[in-house]
Amino acid sequence: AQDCQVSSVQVMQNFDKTRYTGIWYAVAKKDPEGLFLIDNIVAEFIIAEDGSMTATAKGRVIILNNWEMCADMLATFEVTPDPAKFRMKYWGAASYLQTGNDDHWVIDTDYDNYAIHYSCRLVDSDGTCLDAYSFIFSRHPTGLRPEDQRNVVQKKTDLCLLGKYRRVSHTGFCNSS
Ligand code: DAO
Repeated sequence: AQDCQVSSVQVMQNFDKTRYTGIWYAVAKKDPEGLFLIDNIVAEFIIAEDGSMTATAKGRVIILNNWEMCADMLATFEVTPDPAKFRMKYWGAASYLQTGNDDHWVIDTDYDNYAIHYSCRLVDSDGTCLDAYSFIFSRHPTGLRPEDQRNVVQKKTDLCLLGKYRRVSHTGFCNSS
């Protein structure tokens, strides 16, 4: 999996979206081109009665060059033949926020502590990713447990993204909105 080919990225085996529901705090992020969510990123995954997955997410953003705000985002997930690979449509509660349609792959999770997300927006002609973003999620706003860190470093390496992440801070910026 370290040939950096998007087509050989290993995702979570037998992904169980029901166990994935609930709140996840982004503790690290590899940004795409044209960064959107900066910090205070919290996502909540929900499974509807018909089994479909949706999410709400908040995060601090800067729009129109220097207007700082908390973005309220919504997402729906379309299933694919691989249960850990989704297509995610997303949009903002306000019309001036970003909209998009991205891959949303769950690379690894233990459901109770950590999850590793990956999305490649643009595959190069050689099969590597030209524009990827990735969230490291934790069930704990304080960060990853020490025992999960080794595994997360291994997965970052497999994704060819080691060293490209930054920490995502949680200061309470989006708590009241
Ligand atoms: O922040 O630069 C970026 C790209 C992320 C865009 C998608 C955000 C909205 C949906 C998030 C749902 C769960 C991860």
